Order: sequence, then C-alpha cells, then structure tokens
Amino acid sequence: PSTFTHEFNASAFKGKVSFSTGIFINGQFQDGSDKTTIDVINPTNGKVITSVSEGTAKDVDAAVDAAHTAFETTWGLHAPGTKRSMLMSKLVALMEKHADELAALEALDNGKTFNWARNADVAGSIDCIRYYAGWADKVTGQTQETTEDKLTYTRHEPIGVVGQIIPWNFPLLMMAWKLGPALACGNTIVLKPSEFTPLTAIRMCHLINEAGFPPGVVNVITGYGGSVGNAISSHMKVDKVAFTGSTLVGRKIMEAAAKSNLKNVTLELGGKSPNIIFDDADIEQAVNWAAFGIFWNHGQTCCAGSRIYVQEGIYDEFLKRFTEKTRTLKVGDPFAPDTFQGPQVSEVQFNRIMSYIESGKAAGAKVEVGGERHGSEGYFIKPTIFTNADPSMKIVQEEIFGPVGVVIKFKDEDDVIRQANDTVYGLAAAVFTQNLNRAITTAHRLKAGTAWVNCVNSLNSNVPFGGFKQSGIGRELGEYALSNYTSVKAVHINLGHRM
Ligand code: TXE
Repeated sequence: PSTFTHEFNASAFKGKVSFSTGIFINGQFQDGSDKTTIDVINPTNGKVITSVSEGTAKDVDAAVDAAHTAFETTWGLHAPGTKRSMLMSKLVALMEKHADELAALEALDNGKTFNWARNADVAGSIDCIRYYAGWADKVTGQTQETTEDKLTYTRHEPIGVVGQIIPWNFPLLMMAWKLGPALACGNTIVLKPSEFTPLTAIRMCHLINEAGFPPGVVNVITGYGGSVGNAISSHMKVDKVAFTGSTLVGRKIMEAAAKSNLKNVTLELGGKSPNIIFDDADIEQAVNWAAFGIFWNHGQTCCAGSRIYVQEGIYDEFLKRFTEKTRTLKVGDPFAPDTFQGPQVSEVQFNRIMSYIESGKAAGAKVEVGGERHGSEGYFIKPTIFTNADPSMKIVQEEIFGPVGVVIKFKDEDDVIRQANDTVYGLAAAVFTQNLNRAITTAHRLKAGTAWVNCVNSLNSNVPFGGFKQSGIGRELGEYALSNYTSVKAVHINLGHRM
C-alpha cells in the first residue's frame, strides 16, 4: 500500500506526518483486492490530498475471518476485562501523544477547524475511549433468586464480530463512540470509515497496533458504502451492525440485516432538531447558543438546532441579535486561529446544501443573512438564516446538514410543542427559559432522545445519546451503549431438584 506524507505548516500545527494508508486486516496494512484507490479531497480547495486503498466485498470477507479468529482465540471470552481495559488505556495514551496530529489530519480531511478538532473531536474521542476502558472490567451479569434448589444468573457475553459503519462529519469521534463500548464488552470489529474522510481512522489503526491489541481485534476497511458497507451489513458472519449516517442508508442497513442473518442493528440517523426560545430566556445566551447549535461543525451535526422557534414577544429583538451574531462568525481556513467555520466536507454536500438554500428562496422564504457560497474556491458556504418559512417547506422539514437555520415565530407553549414535534425525526431538542417549571415540562413533552435546557450540542461520554422516531435505534455513550454490544445468557443450575 502507498504511504501518505504531508507537511503541516500552520501556526496551530507544524510537522511532517507520514503513514501507510492500506486497508487494515489482522494487524497488517494491505492493498484492496482490486488494487484500486479512492482520492481524498481537501475541501478548502477541491484538490487531491492523497489516495487510499479501496476495499472490496472480498476484503470484508478476509476482515471478518480475521475478526472471528481473534474472537475465538485472543479476545472475546479469552481476554479478561482487565486486559481489555489495559490495552484501551494504552490506546488512550497514544491518542494523547498524537492529539495534535490527529486534529490536523481531521482539519485537513474534513475541513473542520484545527481548534475544534483538537478540543472537541480529539478530546472527546480520548475521553470516550478512556470512559469505556473503565467499563471493560465491570461488564457483569446478575443473579436471580428463583427457588432454593436452583442457582440462576446471567452473563453479559460479547456478541461476536461487529460491523461498524461511520460517517464523515465527526470521523474520529464516531470511530471512538463505536470502538469504545464494542471493545470494552469484548467484541471484535470490522469498521468502515466514510470514503470522504478516511485519514484519522487509518492513523488510529497504527496506534491500535502500537498499543498492542492482538491482530484481528480491530479491522478497518476503507471503501464505498454500496460495496464495503453493504458487504458488512449483509454478511452472514457479522453478528451485529452499528451505523451512523443518513436515514436513507439506515433503512438499507436494516433491510440487509433482515435479508441476511437477522443481525442485531443499532442506528444513529438524521435529525431536524427544534431549539425553542421563550420570552423569558436570557436573550444574549439564547443567541449565542442558537448560533452554536446550528453553525457548529458547519451545520454538519446530526443534532444541529436547525429549527429555531422564538416566542413572539422577543422575536424581533432575537432575530436582530442573532443576525448580527451570525455575521461575526468567521468563515475560512480551518488552520487559522480565528476561524469558526471551514468548508463543507465535500462537493456533493456543498451542492446538496446549496440546493436546499435555492429551494428555500424559490418557495418564498426570506434570507436574513448568508444564502450564498463564501469565496470562489473550495466548499465554503456563508452561515445562513431564513425567516418567513412555511412549515411545509423543505427547509423546515428536511435535514439540510449545513449552516442553514430557520427562525420561526410562535405564540405559546402548546403551539410550539406541536410544531417542534411535527417531524419524522426525534434526535434532540433544546429549550431556553428561566422558568424552571416551563423548562422541565417542555423538556418532557418534546419527542426527542436528548432535551437540552439552556444549552445545545452538549455531550458527555457517560450520558446516552440517540434518537426517537426515525432518528435511530439504540443509544450510544454511557452505560446504555454496553447493551448494544452484549448478548445476555441466562444460566440455570439445578442444585437438587430431582425428576
Ligand atoms: O451519508 P451516508 P451521506 C445525513 C445528512 C447528509 C445525508 C447524506 O443529512 O446530508 O445524510 O450524507 C455508508 N450500505 N447524514 O450520503 O451515505 C457511507 O459510505 C452500507 C447524517 O454522506 O448515510 C458512509 O460510511 N453503508 C449523519 C456512511 O454510510 C453505506 C452523518 C454514511 O454515509 C451504504 C452523515 C450502503 N448501501 C450524514 N451507502 C448523522 N446522523 O450524523 C452509504 N454507506
């Protein structure tokens, strides 16, 4: 396989990075079986950064075999929790050692700023693996009292070989969310990163080897969804598939699982999260959080607060301040220290977002700020706010996954709850108010897997995250995620009951 070499020369990070970019099976880097490659594009200028090996269904077979062997010999029930925990802690130490490099790779490949990559993505990934390293020797079953002539207990056994398919919006963080609980519980892994952002996943494979994980415990196949992703989700010897991405592909994954071996499925899908701002909110804080809610990570966040409902008493004031705040968000080079927003991840995503902006304009919504590309090179889009939108418009109903928010006026609590819940999604929701009762009752009435009060996009490794309705199945993070990666076995032992 080829080697990726890059010289970073930004004030945020200087240094040469060089590593092999093959697919990673049984601890070895190798070319894909067809010897083809995928170009990795720099979203700031549309130019090729490097190319990585393209995996195939045949490579998935080899990875699954390696994962099976590891599961039956060196991992699974053969590696005690203390050993799994120790190896995961070694990985954490290596991620800390290479944190700046990982952040620089993420900024280069995805377009997010180095600062956010370092302080959110990389820091959050380290925190997540560390959190699950702590769980690895604490995954235990229960004993059940039945009758005195019987002993019954449960074991939480690893499921086996798990497939994990992840997106491009938080490449390293989504890898950490997937690897952490799966490894802690003793599963072996075949993971596919997004074809748009494979670099940090490949770099992690080097760190996984260096940490001393037995070969085959983690296998990473770079490649396309239709080939590698489909091969994983329809594989007869993959026991579980975990996916983060679009609702459209989530359906395909479930279908492939159903048509193959009925593998266990967990999904983290799209969202169109409401952000509700009541008259009595601290308006300055509401403006700052609302901007963070929709514009952080360039709007490419599954829980982005894309529908901003503002009560009529403060609507004009909020809109004025929100528009002003939005104008101050600096768009540009991800490595410049004062940049808030870099380019969208890819040309496809850029075009998708621009077509949503055009559809909003054509449907008669008003652009308060932004509404066009930024500059003439790369995939930059100005932070955009729409008003005067009808609830049936695409910009109100569909996930745009870009820096595009819609501000909508509402009258009272019942009115806004009805509008907020009028969506096929249910990933997250936020409410801003200084009235405690209203905060809690609203949080409880919103149909969403996460309800934020006076904050947005706030995540912790020990707090579960996942969706109601078409936003997903299962929960990531926290103790809850462990149940995605264990099979419960009930053991009944007869102590003297004779037939
Ligand atoms: O996602 P895909 P795309 C949403 C967001 C965005 C839209 C499209 O609205 O605009 O999805 O983005 C793999 N079998 N989200 O097209 O295709 C693919 O290779 C198995 C929300 O980039 O869902 C990649 O690794 N796998 C989201 C992963 O699925 C398949 C994050 C996600 O890509 C496959 C990303 C197939 N048939 C996009 N086809 C979130 N919830 O955070 C593709 N893949």
